This record gives sequence, structure tokens and C-alpha cells, in this order.
Amino acid sequence: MTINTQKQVIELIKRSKKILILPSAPLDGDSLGSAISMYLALKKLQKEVTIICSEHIPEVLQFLPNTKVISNRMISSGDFIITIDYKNVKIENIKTEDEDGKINITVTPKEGRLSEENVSFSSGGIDYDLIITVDTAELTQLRDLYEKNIEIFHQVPVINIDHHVSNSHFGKLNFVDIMASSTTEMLLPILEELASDENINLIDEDIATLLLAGIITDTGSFQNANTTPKAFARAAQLISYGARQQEIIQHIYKTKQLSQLKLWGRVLSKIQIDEKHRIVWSAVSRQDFKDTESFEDQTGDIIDELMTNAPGAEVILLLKEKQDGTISASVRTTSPSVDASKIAEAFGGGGHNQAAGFRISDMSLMDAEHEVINFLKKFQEERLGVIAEREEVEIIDVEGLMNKAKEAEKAQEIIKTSVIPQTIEEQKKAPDKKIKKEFNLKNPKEKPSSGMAYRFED
Ligand SMILES: [Mn+2]
Repeated sequence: MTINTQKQVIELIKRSKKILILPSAPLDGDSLGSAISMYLALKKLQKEVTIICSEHIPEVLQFLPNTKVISNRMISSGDFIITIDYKNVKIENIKTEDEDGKINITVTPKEGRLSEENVSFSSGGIDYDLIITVDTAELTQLRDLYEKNIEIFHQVPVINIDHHVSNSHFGKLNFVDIMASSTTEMLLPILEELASDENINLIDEDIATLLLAGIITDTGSFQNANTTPKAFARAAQLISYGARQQEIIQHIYKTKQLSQLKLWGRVLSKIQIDEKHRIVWSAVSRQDFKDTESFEDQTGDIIDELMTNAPGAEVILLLKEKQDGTISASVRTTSPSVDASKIAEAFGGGGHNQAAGFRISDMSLMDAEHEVINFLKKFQEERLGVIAEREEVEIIDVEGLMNKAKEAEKAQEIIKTSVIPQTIEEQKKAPDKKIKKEFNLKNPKEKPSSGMAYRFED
């Protein structure tokens, strides 16, 4: 069946001329690798291609080839666009005036001349004859781009290529393989078939590098549970196409900015462990980002670090207070019998069996932490048959982790901000603003708070 869908995807791509590629937000190695590799391949097939994403490209991924092809121009289906082709003409000034219900656009050339032939008209959005979404489980993950242009998604056929369990099959064609390690892993056979059908050399070193970057980042460099034999096989194939594996590893795993090391130190020092329920978690506040001069996208690998440093844990949680005040949560589980996507779904999110995420709004970081941890305890109690003892969160200082955090600091010698571990006393002192809610595990769809909005992040 998948092979059939793949054939249909290829046919639809071949028939289309103006293609819009949309990666999910926030951008990661897989969504970025998928979008740009698809773009480059379709360009070689003489298609008119556009990638639109208004999201910032994380610094760590800026080494990827051709990231500049991503346009952050917002389209709106109601837009009427006047295009002036000014090749061979130097423009001195552009002026627009609103005069009696008419808009005059005055273009003053410095050199050369402009005439009617230089001007063309188009309307926003509907100009495309195909939309391809990559690594996107839900249209809402396209954020503004979807919300401001909902009609386009009805007018233009959508190919949805993705590997998330929570994919809502919103496309006309849904090529969704939940067994795939990454979306780029799924793109490789598509590009290979297009190459053989069109008899051209499609997969060059840049495309191979982008595809491999998706597999490497989504498998945590072949460490996560989604590392299947197919993931290895396709990665090997990509290296034979000339993928620059060392460049990816060097940039993503071997280069850490000082601010990131400081942030890691902070997060690791705040790690909390509930041995009884086998939960390990940490939370990053806006203050942590500020104190360490780091950015939200630098928390990327911390959850994996928490995982490797938490033997015996089954559920690993990282909460992050974002600039806009919402809390984003990433969940990892160390065994397939603990379904991370179930946990995320309870909070209106989604994801994979062992990696999922959700978002909470209208709640402080501390309240969100309480809500989520209480839920996880209940979740684990049901699973493990632990006798329900609703005790306060126990905070254990993990010496090894503290040392690790200190090492990171020492190595750089210039960390001035001191690490402030959150103690149980501090938590007790804090006013308990909200009455903790109990959750209905039989009905995980029931949202614990009306203010929780869906967004998958992993
Ligand atoms: Mn992915």
C-alpha cells in the first residue's frame, strides 16, 4: 500500500509545475533537510519551487547547504501581486501613494527604462498547483502560514509526507510511514525513483547531506529507539551518494557554543528524579535562558542528555518556558511499552511512541510542572501498579550530574552565573496558586486545561 502511495506521490509531482514546499515549525534537521532536499531535486526537474517558512533556522543547522532558498515571505490567498521585472534596470526610488481610492506606484529608474512589458500581475497563493508538506503531523504546525491561508489548502492538492504517529492525514495524498526514522528517510526512495524515471542524476552531495542530516538528527545520531535497520541502510546509501556525514556530526554534535554549555549546566543541575515512578525531568525558565545568554532552540539535545544520564528512568520530561510565556514539553520514554504519544495526547499534543511533545499556555512554569508531574505519576501508577501515594515531588540531588554541570562550567572558565538548584524548601515556599487537577486516564483526550494548545515538538 505504501509503495502504491509512493507511486501516486511521484505521479502527482511529475504532473505539477508550481510547487510549494512547507516544513513544519519549529524547524529541525529533518524538516529542514526534507524541505531543502526536495526543493533542490524538484528544481533539477525544471519545476518552479518555493519553500516558505517564517521560522528562524536554528543556529546549529545553518551549516546545511542552501538554507538561503527558504523564503519567509508570507503569502495570503487574498493578495493581489504586482510584479515589476527590473533586470537590466537600476532602480533609484519606489513610491506608493493613495489618491482618491487609487494606488499609484511610482518607480524611478536610475539607469535603463521600464515599460508595460516589465509588469505582471498575479494573485497570492492560488498560483501553486501542488503543496508538499514535510515532517508535518498537523496543518496547525504550519502556524500562520496555514491560519492565514486556509482556503489555499482546500484549493491546491496537498501531499503530506511524514512519519509521526499522530499524523492527521490532512492531505489529498498522505504518504505517512510511522516506522520511518525520519521524513528524509522516506524521501530517498521517492527521489531515486524520480531520478530513474527522468533518467537524470538527481541525488548530488548536497541533497544526500540534507537527507542524511534528517536521519542523523531524528535518530539522535543512531542512538534513539527509532533507529531501524532501514535507517542504517538508507544512511549508508546516502553516504555512498556523497553525503558529508562528518560535516553533520561536527556541526551538530561536536560544536557547542559556550551559551549552550552554560544552559546545559543549568538544566542538569535542576534535574529531578522520582525513582518510585521512574520519572526524570527538568525545567528551563526564561530566566535560565537570560542568565546563560542562550536561546530556546539550544535546548535541542538536552533531553537526550537527560536520557543517557538517567538509568532506570522510563519517562523523561523537559519543560521549557518560551518567550511568549507558553510552556513547551518534550517527552521521551526508554521503552516502547511506555507510550510517549499517549502522554502528550493527554495534554493536547502528539508524537511518536517514544518521543512526543505538547504545549501548555496560560500557566506558570511551576504550575505546569506540577500538573504534568502529577499526571505522569498517575500514569505510571496505573502502569506499574504503584500504590497511590500523592506525596510531594521529591527532589534528589544527583551528584554525578552536578559534577557534569560543573565540568562544563570549568572547561570554559568564564561562567559567572551561579547554578541555583531548586530545592524542596523553595518549592514549598512558593504559593500554590492552582488546585491540582486529577486526570482521567481512561480518557486521555480529555484536556487537563482549556488553555492547552496542540503543538508537537520533539
Ligand atoms: Mn521528523
